[in-house]
Amino acid sequence: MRKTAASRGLHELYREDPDKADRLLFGRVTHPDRRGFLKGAGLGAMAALLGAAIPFHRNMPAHFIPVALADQPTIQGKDGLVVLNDRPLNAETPAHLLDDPITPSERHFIRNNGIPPVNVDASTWTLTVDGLVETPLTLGIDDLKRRFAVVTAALTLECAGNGRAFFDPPADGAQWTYGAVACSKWTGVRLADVLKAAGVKEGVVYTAHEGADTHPAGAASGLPISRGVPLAKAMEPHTLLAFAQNGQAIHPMNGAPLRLVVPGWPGSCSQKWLTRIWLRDRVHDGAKMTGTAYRVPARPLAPGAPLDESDFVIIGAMPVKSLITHPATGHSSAARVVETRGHAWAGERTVKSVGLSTDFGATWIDAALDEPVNAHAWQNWRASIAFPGPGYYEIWARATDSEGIGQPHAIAWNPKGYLNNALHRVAVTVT
Ligand SMILES: Nc1nc2c(c(=O)[nH]1)N[C@H]1C(S)=C(S)[C@@H](COP(=O)(O)O)O[C@H]1N2
Ligand SMILES: [Mo]
Repeated sequence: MRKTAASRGLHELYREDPDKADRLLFGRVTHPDRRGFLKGAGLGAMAALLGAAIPFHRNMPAHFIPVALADQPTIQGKDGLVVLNDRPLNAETPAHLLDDPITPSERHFIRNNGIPPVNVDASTWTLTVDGLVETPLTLGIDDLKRRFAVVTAALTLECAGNGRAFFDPPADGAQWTYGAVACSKWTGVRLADVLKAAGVKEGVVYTAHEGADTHPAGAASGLPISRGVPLAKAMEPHTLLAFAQNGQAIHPMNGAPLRLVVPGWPGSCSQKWLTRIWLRDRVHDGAKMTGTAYRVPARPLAPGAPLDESDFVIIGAMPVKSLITHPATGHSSAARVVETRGHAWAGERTVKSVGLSTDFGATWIDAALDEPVNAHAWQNWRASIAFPGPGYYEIWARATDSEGIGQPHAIAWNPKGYLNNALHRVAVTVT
């Protein structure tokens, strides 16, 4: 049973005022650790939302949200995203909903490490640029627009943990399948122009990024995430301070009113709700820069083998990858010819070819592959696939980058489940 409107109501109510939600549903305020019982008007309300009576309602604990309602809470301004975690909110987009050449904001995934700021006001927002600069700057969004060239580019953003769900043994963290990737059109100014205006001092090696979100465990725990990039990456013309997404205000969960977009590198480098960039004379050591966070073993590591964190390296450019966005997996039809399409991207490289196989990799055909619309945009591809007759098939896609590096069939295990660029498979039944 799907009930988006009702579930939104319930979730919003719990988020905004848990006591009121409890009073409504359980008839009194309950402590989360204690069990409360659904009764009276609350029981009636819950049953109405579910569209059925609840014979075992006496066993339902306080704050209990039936899975029928909790399955897919609706996120305002998002369409069809699958929620992986509620707090912090993490939501991915099913592959077949990423079919557009440019990802609409409603379909851009959400990866939050903390609690986003609320009541954000773009007109009073400021960005501080300091650290090892000649002139520290404090800039409003209008200052950015007035003082620097405004550029728009389609830029691929992928979470380094995309594909984590397929690690075996499992890796801790949000269990992304395929949908923590997107390519929206971002409008903003070049970070390089802003850093040049501040004057980069001798000896700068790294940026450090700060945002306005707060730690899930409270402000005393520091920033939820503060990443940085080597100065050279920051100075690339494609690294943007973005204030618009697809020609409109950035979606609140995607970092409004100001965010970094550092294409080709782990999404974590693209700080959302950006308030400060400081320049440092050493590799940044902020939250999620050290240990095993966004770092991978320098050498292959057997699952469960002891970790030597000094032997880990920071993830830089993301590897080559492709996605089949049509047909959706599970496609079933009598048609022998299936129009197949998707995207491919390759970190800081371009994609040279996309191969498709329907016989479990024995033979491959080349898809028609578009050039990127601009540097760092994913590339769209398509092919008509003819199946020999009825039966179960899989379509496999495998991209190869401009250096001849292709996607693997299976990825090397790493403790945090990063960089899974194994080829994408979808199931197709010809009836
Ligand atoms: N301030 C802030 N910026 C952030 C994050 C965050 O939790 N807080 N998450 C990062 C991670 S891990 C990713 S993958 C991208 C995701 O961007 P999106 O949520 O707009 O898709 O934002 C990055 N920027
Ligand atoms: Mo991420």
